[in-house]
Amino acid sequence: MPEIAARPYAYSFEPTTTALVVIDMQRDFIERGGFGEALGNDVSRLAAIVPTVRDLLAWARAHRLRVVHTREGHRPDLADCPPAKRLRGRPSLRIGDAGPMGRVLVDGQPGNDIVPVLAPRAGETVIVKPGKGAFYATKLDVLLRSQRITHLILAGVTTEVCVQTTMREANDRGYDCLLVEDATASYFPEFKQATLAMVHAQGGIVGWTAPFAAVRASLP
Ligand code: TIU
Repeated sequence: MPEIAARPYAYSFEPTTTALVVIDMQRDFIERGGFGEALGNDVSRLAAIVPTVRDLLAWARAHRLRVVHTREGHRPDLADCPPAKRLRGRPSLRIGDAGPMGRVLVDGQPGNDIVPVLAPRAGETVIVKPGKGAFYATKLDVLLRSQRITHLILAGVTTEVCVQTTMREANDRGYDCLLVEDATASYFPEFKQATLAMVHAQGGIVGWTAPFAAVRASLP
């Protein structure tokens, strides 16, 4: 079985039962004028991982891993957006407001698109999710179980919000999860480092982490 040199110890996986899950690499978070910037963040830190996520996607496709992309997006009528989420934080643009990339965090709007270089390909799964975790109020679990997926390799943004929430949800559902260290980013570098540490602490209480080079080396 292939092994990734990971923390806290080697991560074994079978490509046929492993999915790459790329979380929320959408314009809303990565480009200026979206939800991320409306919350007061410097979005440039997130754009920096796009080339690594692109290479990770190419690796997964070459080795025929299943690929899942997620987007954080709400229905146009916002019926799936709790008022608590819409009102939180006094952003300059709220979810559903018209911004430079269309309505903020709404499915189907230009800002909700995954950045072009990471665009999903035919046959890949796209999950549109109303929450931070990709399992909440989506079909992700049933889709993965139907495909006999037991292992998840995770990437995307932001590390301590949607990525960590999804990884914890997956861990509780019995998936063995590995987070790719240089294919995830946060607006707060210290939060990214803390998240990586808390994932692999205590013998891998939430899962494993490894740099992309180690992932790539596991299946040359
Ligand atoms: N604000 C922030 O860091 N993240 C989010 O709102 N969503 C995701 O992480 N995708």
